[in-house]
Amino acid sequence: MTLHLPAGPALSFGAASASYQIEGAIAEDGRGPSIWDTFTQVPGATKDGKDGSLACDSYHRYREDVDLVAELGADLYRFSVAWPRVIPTGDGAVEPRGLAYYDRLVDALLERGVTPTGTFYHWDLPQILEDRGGWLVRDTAYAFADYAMVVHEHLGDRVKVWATHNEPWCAAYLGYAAGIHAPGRREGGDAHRAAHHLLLGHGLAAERLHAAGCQDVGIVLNLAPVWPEAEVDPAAADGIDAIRNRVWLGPLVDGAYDAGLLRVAPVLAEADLVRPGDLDLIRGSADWMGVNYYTPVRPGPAQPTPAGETRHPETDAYPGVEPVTFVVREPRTDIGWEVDAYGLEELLLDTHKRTGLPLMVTENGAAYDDALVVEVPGVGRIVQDEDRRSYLETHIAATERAREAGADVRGYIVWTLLDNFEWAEGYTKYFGIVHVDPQNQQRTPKASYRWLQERLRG
Ligand code: IFM
Repeated sequence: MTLHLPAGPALSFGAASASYQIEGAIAEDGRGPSIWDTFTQVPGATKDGKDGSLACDSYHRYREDVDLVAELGADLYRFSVAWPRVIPTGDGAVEPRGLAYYDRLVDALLERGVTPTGTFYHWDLPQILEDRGGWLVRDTAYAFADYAMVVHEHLGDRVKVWATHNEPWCAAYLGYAAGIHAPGRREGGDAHRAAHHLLLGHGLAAERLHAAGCQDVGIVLNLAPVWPEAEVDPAAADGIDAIRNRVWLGPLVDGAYDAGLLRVAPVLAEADLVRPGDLDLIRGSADWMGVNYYTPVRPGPAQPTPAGETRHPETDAYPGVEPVTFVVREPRTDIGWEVDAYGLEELLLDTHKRTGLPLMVTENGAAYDDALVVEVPGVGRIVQDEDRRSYLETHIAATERAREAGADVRGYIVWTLLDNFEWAEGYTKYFGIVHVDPQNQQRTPKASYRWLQERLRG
C-alpha cells in the first residue's frame, strides 16, 4: 500500500525532467564527472557534437522552471538527482553543496504547491564507477543503494514518492550493447549483466528505503507494446519482447527470468551473476510502476548484416536476437517514432494486469521541429506546436480510456517541460512544452503548454 502516490478520483498531471538534460553546471559545487560528460566528448557521440555542460542552465534557473510548472497548474514535477553531484566519487564522501541544490529545488516546488517526485538514476553514473566496471559489475548495485539512501535521508522528509531507475533498458542495452548512449560500450550479451545489476540495485535500494519508512518506491520502465509484423520470425519477436519488457517484469513480479528470455540471454542463468537471494529481493520490491511510452515496437522481416557492415544500432540493443527490421508506420514525430496512442492504452492495461501495481505514466511526449516563434498580442511570444498538442491530447485520452477500463493509473507526466539535451541527438530534437533559446536559455511557453494549462486550470 503506497501512502503518497496520487490517489484522487481524477488523473494527476505533471511535467518531467532529468538532471543531465537540463542542469548544466557540470563542474560546479564539487560535482564529479559522469559517464555522459565523458561520452559526449567522443567525436560523433552526439549528432551536433554538443554536451550537457550548459543544457538549460537549470542549476541556476530552477526558480524559473518551478514557476513554469506551477503556472501550468501541474500537481507534480518529476526530477532526477545527479549521483555525481551528491557523491562525486561514486561511493565516497557526500558533497553537501550538491544536496543543497536539490533542497532549493524541492523547497521552491513545495512553496508553489507542486509535489516533487524524485528519480535516483536517470543515467548519470559517476565516471569513476564506470572506470571500475560500471553496471557490468555487482559493486555498482551496492554503491547505488548507498547513494539512494543518502538522498532519501536528506530529501525524504519532503519528497515522498521515489523511483529508483529511469528506463534501465536504455542504461543497459543502449549503453552497453548498442553503444549509442554512455558509456558507449558494445559488449553484446554481457549487457544483460548490466540489466541484472540495475535490477539488483533497485532491489537493494528498495529494501533499505522501505526499512527507512519510504512506502512509495517505484521503478520507471520504458516498456513497449511489441506488435510483430506478419513476416517476422516469431522467435525474434519473442526475443525483442523478452529484452524490452520481460527482463524487468519477470524479476519484479515473479522473481524469475523466463525461459524465452534465457534463450536469448543465457548469461542470466549464470550462478555467479544471479546469486542466491537476488531474485527474491527484486520480487515485489516496487510499490508502484512508472510507464514511459512514446511508440510501439514492430519487429519486421529478418535483416542479415552484410559482411563488414555494423548492425543497425536498434538491432544491437537486443543482443542474442536474430537481427530484424523495425517497421515504423506513419505518422511519425521528428525523431522518427510512430505516433500511436492506442499503444499507450494497451500498454497500461497489460501492465496493470501483469503487475497489479498502481501505475503512473511517468513520461509521454513528442519531438517536433517547432522553431516557429510568433508574437501574439496580449499573450507575448509563443511557439506554435499543434502537432505536439494533438499528440498530448490523444495520449491523455488513451490514458483516461485505460483508467475507465480498470487500469489503476494515478498520474500522467508529460515529457518534457523544457527543450533540452536529447542524449545522442544533442540539441537537435525538441520534446519541450517550453521552448528554450539555445543562445540565452530564455524560456518561452509553446502553444501546447498553453493548451495544457487551460485544461488543468479548467
Ligand atoms: O529524453 C528522453 C528521456 O531522458 C528518457 N525517455 C525518453 C526521452 C525522449 O527520448
